[in-house]
Amino acid sequence: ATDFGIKEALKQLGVNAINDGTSTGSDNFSNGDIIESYSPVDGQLIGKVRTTTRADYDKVMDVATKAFKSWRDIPAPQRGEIVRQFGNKLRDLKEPLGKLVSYEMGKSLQEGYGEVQEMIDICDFAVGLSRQLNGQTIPSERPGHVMREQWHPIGVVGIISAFNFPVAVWAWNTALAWICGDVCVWKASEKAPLCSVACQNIIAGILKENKLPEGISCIINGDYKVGEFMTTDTRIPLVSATGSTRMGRIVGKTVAERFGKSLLELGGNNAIIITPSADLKVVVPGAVFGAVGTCGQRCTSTRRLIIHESVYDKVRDAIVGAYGQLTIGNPLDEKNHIGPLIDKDAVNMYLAAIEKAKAEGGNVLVEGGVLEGEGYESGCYVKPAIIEAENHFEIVQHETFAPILYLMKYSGDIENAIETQNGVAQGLSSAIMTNEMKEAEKFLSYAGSDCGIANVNIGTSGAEIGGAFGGEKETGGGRESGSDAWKVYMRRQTNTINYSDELPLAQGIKFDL
Ligand code: UN1
Repeated sequence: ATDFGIKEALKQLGVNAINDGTSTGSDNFSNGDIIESYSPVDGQLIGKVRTTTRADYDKVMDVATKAFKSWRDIPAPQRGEIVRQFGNKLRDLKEPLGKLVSYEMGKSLQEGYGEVQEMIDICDFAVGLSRQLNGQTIPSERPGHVMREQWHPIGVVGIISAFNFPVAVWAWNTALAWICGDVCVWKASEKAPLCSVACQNIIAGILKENKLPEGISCIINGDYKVGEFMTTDTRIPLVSATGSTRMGRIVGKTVAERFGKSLLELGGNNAIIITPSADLKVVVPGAVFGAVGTCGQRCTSTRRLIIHESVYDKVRDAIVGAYGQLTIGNPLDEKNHIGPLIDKDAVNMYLAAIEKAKAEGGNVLVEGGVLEGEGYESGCYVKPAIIEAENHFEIVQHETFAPILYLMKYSGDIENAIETQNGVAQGLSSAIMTNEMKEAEKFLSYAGSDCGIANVNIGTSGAEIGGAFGGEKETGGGRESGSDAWKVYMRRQTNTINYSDELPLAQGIKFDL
């Protein structure tokens, strides 16, 4: 059996049999328990990572805090130069890193490369931004006065990321945080720890070449307890966390308790509305990729299709037909569309969700199930399922990180579909398929989709880095990546400067001495 070049990739990335999951740039050390990383692709042990103890963490924080003081002294465009070098290194290593993502996480190789491409793109974006951390000047109401706004680095940024985008989500955060003058401490998912080791090796090399202090980029590894070191730590003014709503509720509360800021990127329950004028050529690939891409494990994965009754049968048949074309298997083999779920727990959640949907009255159109036999030895490969369901079903209201697509009908006007689309607790991504301008604009209006992302004639997943990424309600409200998302990594300071010889007070207050 071919290993698809995995051994070679690991070598190129400096990922070994046993790795330190605690690193402050050039200094790797950790003294905690060992996490074993098994590939969901073939069930093989890829490597081991030693986790971060409390004492290790304190050492990381000392080094990071010190690094912040010198990093913020470096002019922003020069910080951009470091990020430019990092982006170039990622170009060189796109193939091995994309392979590791695919092998450790299970997404298709194309999507693994796509993830590294997102890292490269956000680096380019950050390089340009490093000359545009602009504040405003504001007219003062007083003569001989001027006001302005400045953006200053915020400090040590804590990053908690999920298994499903094991490298890109970190890069969205760090590339921006670094040019803003912050340093980062990253706790990756314990389900994909080797990806974080590989990324840290890459940036550590760049920092060393540039004789920059270690500590600009740090990683820590372990489960939620290691995350808790950061959420309770007043030395970390901002915690950016991506993952489940359950996790975000705890992180948000803990960080708020100490008046820290959090950027939360949590669950979605994303729907596509399919109207009578929708073009099937666009609908089918959009909906199918959205539902089964990354084996349904994107926070932007399409969970629900809300289809107008007049085109329901036609759309249903086309989607069901397309599911028949899907090939499931080793994601490193580019013939396959769909790889495995992340682990057996995920498989069990997938199976339980299907049972629950049936028990609530769902009608299974495409039967799910776990695949067995040659090539499926890891036990993590499942068949994507389609179920006719109703929006109010408890299971439909819940985000299941698996390829289960719920179909539902709407009748009458677009308002009815929008109400169903918004009728869930989450608010990440949404889409409408229509050729009617009025429907599209209604969907995008204040009375339309309540999500952070609302698309027309494309699916719910696969957002570009140039826009702000995130959503409302239980999705947590944070925005990462493009647009002005950089501002959250900085602290805002308002300045009023008096260049006159008098001291007039604001609001016309008289205070004569
Ligand atoms: C995630 O699933 O956590 O829009 C992020 C997308 C990707 C990012 C998903 N660019 O699907």
